Amino acid sequence: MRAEQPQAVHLADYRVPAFLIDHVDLRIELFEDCALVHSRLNIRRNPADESQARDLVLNGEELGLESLMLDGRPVENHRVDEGFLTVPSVPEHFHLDVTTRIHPRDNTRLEGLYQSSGMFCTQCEAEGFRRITYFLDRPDVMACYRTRIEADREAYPVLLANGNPVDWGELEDGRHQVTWEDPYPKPSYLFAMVAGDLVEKRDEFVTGSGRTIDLRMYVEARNEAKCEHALASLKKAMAWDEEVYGREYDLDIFMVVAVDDFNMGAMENKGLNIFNSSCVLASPETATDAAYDRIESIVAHEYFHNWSGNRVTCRDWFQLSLKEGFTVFRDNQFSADMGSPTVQRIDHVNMLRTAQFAEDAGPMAHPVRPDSYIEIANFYTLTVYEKGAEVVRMIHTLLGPDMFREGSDLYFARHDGQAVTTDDFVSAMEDASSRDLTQFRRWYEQAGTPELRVTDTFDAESGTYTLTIRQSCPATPGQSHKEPFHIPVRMGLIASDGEALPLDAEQNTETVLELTGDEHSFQFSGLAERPVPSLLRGFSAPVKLDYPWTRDQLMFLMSRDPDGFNRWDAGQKLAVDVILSIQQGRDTEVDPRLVEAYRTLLTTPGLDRAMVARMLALPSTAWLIELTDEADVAAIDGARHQVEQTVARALRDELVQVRADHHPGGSYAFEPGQVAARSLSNSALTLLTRIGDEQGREQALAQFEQATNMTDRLAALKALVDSPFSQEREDALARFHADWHHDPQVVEQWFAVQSGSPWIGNVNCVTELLAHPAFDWKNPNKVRMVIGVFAGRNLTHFHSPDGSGHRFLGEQIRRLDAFNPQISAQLAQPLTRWRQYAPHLRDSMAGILRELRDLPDLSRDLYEVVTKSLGESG
Ligand code: B3K
Ligand code: ZN
Repeated sequence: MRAEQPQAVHLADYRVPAFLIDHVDLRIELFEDCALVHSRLNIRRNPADESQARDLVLNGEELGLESLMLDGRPVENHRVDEGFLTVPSVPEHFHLDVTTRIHPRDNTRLEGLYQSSGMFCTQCEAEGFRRITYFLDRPDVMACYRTRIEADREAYPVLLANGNPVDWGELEDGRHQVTWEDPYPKPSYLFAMVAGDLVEKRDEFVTGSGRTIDLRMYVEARNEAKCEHALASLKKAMAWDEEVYGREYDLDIFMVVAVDDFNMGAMENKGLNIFNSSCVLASPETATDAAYDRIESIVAHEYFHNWSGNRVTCRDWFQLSLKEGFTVFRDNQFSADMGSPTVQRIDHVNMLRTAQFAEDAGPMAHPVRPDSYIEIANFYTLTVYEKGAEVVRMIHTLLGPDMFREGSDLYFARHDGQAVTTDDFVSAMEDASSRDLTQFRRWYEQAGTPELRVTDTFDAESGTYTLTIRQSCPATPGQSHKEPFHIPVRMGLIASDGEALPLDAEQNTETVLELTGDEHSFQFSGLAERPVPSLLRGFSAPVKLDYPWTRDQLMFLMSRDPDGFNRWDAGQKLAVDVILSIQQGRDTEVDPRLVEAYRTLLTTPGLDRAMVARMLALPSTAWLIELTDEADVAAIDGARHQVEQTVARALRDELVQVRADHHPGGSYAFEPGQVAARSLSNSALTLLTRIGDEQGREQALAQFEQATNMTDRLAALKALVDSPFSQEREDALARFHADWHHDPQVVEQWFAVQSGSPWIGNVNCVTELLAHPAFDWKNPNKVRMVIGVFAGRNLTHFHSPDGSGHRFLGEQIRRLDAFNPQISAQLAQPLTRWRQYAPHLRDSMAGILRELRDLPDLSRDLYEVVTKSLGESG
């Protein structure tokens, strides 16, 4: 157990800062073994502060204080305590000159200034700036920055910071300097600098108002050929934000840097976005379609932050969803516009329902706007990001696109240059639309996934159909009682001949029902027969919906629902019902109707191939666990496996035909038609090899040999790995590594194919991967691809009944926590849902959590996750 217990921070305790910093002048001297940071802060008392504080208290962590001067005179009565520097009795307005010494080379937390593959880079969100220099490191202190970087010219020819370069030149001893100035006030978490030996790829974008923006991407020389897709995505995002939100870029330069060692995906620093290499670099030979897609949306996401996050930022970290929820919503809209909106929605909801719903149902559940935290790094969660985006989507649904745009215009106009709250966002939406969103605000305040129970009656005589919807929400930590939510339910009614029925006098065939009370009834009249309801179209609210559709009705909706999302969802519901009936012993055989539904999908000409691929994918083990109390993973897996084998054997000829009809030849392009064809054809290949089909084996081998792009090559590799063909598996894994060992991003995928494999990825296999020469404990991508993928995606082996998977994870978390607490806390996530599992798994998971809790030196990050998971801290 830790000697002292970290304290929680509460939203209710928010106070405006006692001081403001208007200007920051930084001079950063970089050396191999340390950096000297000279900062001049222009500070004044905050007129809005009522506390009349006399002392200036700055944040700072692990800094060596070299000198401290106030208005040019050395300060002698200051105090340095853990995490703070206090300067007593300061004047109304003054300059503070601070010099700190830091050690970027030894910075293994990857927060603040650190080294990655020989370059210097920063990560300041949320509280990393305090590891560079003493500062009021909170987002409501916004300042203009001037940053001069000095370093050895040969080792670090490229020196970057936020804003525009204003001065550069040679210094003594082979050193040089570049000075950058950012005219826009920003919080410290958006500060960034980079120094390295990097190549520059240039492009440009002409804005709607005719300004030419310099686009520059900086990468290591070996990655020079992997920049095109990111730059193309950036230009698309810039054009889209002008068209859809009327937002133009504001600086003259926009820079993107790729670094290998990064705790997350990317960071939206003003004018200088820093990316994890795996989220920005791509070439057809090294990156899959899924990676191309991810890069397009992450590049867009970080770019969109320039308005939703940077120009208008968060008042405090409880408001994180103000920028993240809104920006995820914006990047979702963008991705929908770039490809198929339905497919994009399916992929997104699939992830939300499995992972965010699990978070909302577990011991770490928190509102979109949390009330308290111990370590803010733990709150970059699916709830804040993805549920936060769903909340913004619901506002969009309730207001309609035009009013929503007026609301966002008002929000940006009203709050440009300010640090504000989620409440300010909702108020702008209300004021622009004249809609009252008072009750709607509960989505920000109450945790947990609401549940809708729907029942219906049909009065044949009057032709009246009545839908009754009851809402409830389970208790979550600290919130035992929930008030009803304001929930938009998009829906339609379908006649037995498949016709969409009119719902009102205007003959609309789709409507949005608004639920505000605990229970509502909605009547539809003039119907000749009892309709089949199609509910929650497009997943119009992040809720669980329960309606007793029969299997025949689900099959009917799979082919006849005009809403593509609901067609997919009907197929998922049918498959869930079939799998869980087998697992729970209600059925012994696979319902032949499921096979027939899939046969129809495979043989109906003209269907969207990307949709067919999604519809053919059985519900994941993770989703089945989420739907089950006391989940017995081996039993769920067994039932799922039985269904998969039955379906694939029955449809063997159709799957072979799909391969023949749809596999794209020719040169690779990341465009929706090709991506869809590859995804369908590779799904068919996977099913064929799973059943040990000889033709499938031959096709996988041929595709593995001949593929000209990574999507097909990796799909073939996976098909062979997750199959009974053990010799082919070994050969292909060895060959793939031999071909690609020089490319870290491809090696990461090679790791993940093994650690995520339900066939081979057991504890022995992942233990061997940890000992592989390419594995690097200090590189978060490698750690995620081996340990994270094993614990998060390979549920079969992670939940091995003997507890070996849980023990393995516990050991690795413990090791990582000593040098990178953000990563160790992230990796502990799979253990937090222990209550969801069958007793033997539950006990073993909780046992590991208790062992971690009892470590004498565990980090604050991990402390919060384990104690909250065990129900021991609030
Ligand atoms: N804002 C960053 C995330 C920072 C995470 C800090 N632990 C990336 C993003 O959401 O765009
Ligand atoms: Zn973001």
